[in-house]
Amino acid sequence: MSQLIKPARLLLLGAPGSGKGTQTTRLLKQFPAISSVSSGDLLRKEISSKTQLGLLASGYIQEGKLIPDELIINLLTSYLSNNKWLTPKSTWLLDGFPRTQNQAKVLDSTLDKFNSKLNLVVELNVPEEVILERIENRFVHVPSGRVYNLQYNPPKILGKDDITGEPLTKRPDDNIEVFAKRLQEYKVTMGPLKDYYENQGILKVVSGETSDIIFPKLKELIVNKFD
Ligand code: G5P
Ligand code: MG
Repeated sequence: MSQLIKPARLLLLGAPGSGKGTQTTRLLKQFPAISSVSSGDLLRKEISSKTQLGLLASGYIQEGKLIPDELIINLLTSYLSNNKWLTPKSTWLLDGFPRTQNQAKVLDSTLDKFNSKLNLVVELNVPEEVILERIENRFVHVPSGRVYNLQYNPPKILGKDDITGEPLTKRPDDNIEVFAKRLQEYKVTMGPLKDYYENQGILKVVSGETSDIIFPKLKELIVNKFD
């Protein structure tokens, strides 16, 4: 476990299955002061609770399309505000939001109002051929967002969450057809988003075929910047 001296406000970018959720879990263990939120996890909870937003979002997700900016921006900015993350000293990590340049601009203007700023954006760069197999073997625990992979990090009991013992499920968007669409969406939206953060001088890229290779590089970036 390590402590960070400066407030860290991080964003993890990466293709579907690149390991954003996996790296988030590891970072939280290493740096307990960091709080995290995944936009995909929030949406899956809305779907499981059958809210109006969940019903709307589920159609987009099942087709591998992005949720309209306005809906996701409202969901995430409410989350930041409700959890009191909109302060200059808070330390947090975003997984999967912002995902378009427009979302990034709106987030920046929200943070500006609170004298806060995103200060490190890291892209996880994993070869495409490696991630398809991961997705097909993924199981999730929706209430917590915990992710498993039958080879890489299998649950202790097949089909059950390690902590709660509740059932694990497959994501409806984890199949070859939808995955191809999600990857395509990623390729279209990532260029402008990365340009935006590159212009701010806060974008870094870490590459590797496995999460074990990527994690030490990610940790080093964080320690160098915030310790
Ligand atoms: P999500 O939920 O944000 P994606 O597509 O961005 O979904 P995803 O699929 O959740 O990303 P990840 O978090 O990057 O992938 O990857 P992960 O879950 O950690 O790892 C994938 C699998 O690989 C796991 O089973 C893990 O155990 C395993 N694994 C990890 N490392 C290794 C390794 O080294 N080796 C092996 N063998 N396995 C490994 O978004 C879902 C949808 O929500 C909407 C969109 O419709 C989106 O498609 N959405 C938004 N729409 C608009 N704007 C936004 N901001 C939105 N955010 C979400
Ligand atoms: Mg994820």
